[in-house]
Amino acid sequence: MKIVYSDDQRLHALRYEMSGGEPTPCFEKPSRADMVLEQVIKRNLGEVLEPKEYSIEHVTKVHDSGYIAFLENCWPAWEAEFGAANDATPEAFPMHDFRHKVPAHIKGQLGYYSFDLAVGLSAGSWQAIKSSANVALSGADIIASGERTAFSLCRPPGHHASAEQMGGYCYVNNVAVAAQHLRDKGYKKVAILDVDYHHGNGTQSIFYNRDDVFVASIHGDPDYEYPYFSGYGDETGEGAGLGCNLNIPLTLHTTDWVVYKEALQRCIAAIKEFDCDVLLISLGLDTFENDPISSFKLKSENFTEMGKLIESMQLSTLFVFEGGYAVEDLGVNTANVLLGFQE
Ligand code: SP5
Ligand code: ZN
Repeated sequence: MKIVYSDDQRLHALRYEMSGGEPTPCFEKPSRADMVLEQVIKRNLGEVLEPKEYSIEHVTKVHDSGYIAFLENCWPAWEAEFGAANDATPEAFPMHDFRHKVPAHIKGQLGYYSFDLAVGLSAGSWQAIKSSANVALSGADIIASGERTAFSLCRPPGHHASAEQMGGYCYVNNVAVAAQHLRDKGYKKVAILDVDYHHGNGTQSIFYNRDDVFVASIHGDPDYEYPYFSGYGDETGEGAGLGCNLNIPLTLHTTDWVVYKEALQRCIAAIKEFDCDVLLISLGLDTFENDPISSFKLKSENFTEMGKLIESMQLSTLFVFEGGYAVEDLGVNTANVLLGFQE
């Protein structure tokens, strides 16, 4: 399969995130993608291509244009006032009853447009964010050109980003941008299957009212796990989108492949029922047993079986890289899914 990757994505490199009450070196770091790239090359997965450039309108089809302008302008505004010693980081968040007014000051905007403390911006962030979206869009175009499958090695990840909020290491929702692009290319029904350990709240939110994009996600129970405020089983879509969202929250610590596989089979059945023209996978590998921020118990060999199960749907399939923080094993686990699909 063809793989899309850009080195520009390395330009997003933050210093710290708040974890357990402590500033902690970021889990989401450039070496993650390096490890994956190394393994896909080593295991001869396929040709690695540079992304094409796409206009920003491809992104603002699923994101608020004020939010995207903020992402572009944030670092210059921050640096002008505070210098480059620290990452631009939010400090205050909207009250539950706030009026939807975007503040003028960059610190106000950082809070308005975010929902956690793990999404700063640094000098190269915007270029990397744009590049990550281009990697996803290029993958979508490979599928549109007739290939059965492709892998968009995106970084930073995207599935937590909603139409106008960054969070969970995510800024632009790469898989949503790619899904919308495939809709615009004439695919009438698109399904997204999110296998990242965390609920893909941004993807859910973007397509919640729509019946042309089905979203299924398997993740740690949000009552006890990030992102906490989204991902419950009774969130099934709204309006025209009612019935087009499927959440399968699973118990922390005890979820192994036996449990996970059953959830995956439920998603597969629902996607078959939806009868889509193309499938996108939000490919997070943080369900791995040694992931430093997660609690499922999947083993490296289980990822091969995951790939095989995804393949059994017999659909054109774009894999879009999301989370996964056990950097040593991340490349092997990612390649296992892709080779499991391919073999
Ligand atoms: C794309 C993605 O996987 N985003 C995940 C965002 C998770 N944010 C919460 C991280 C909490 C880290 N603290 C855990 C400490 C365990 N020692
Ligand atoms: Zn995750």
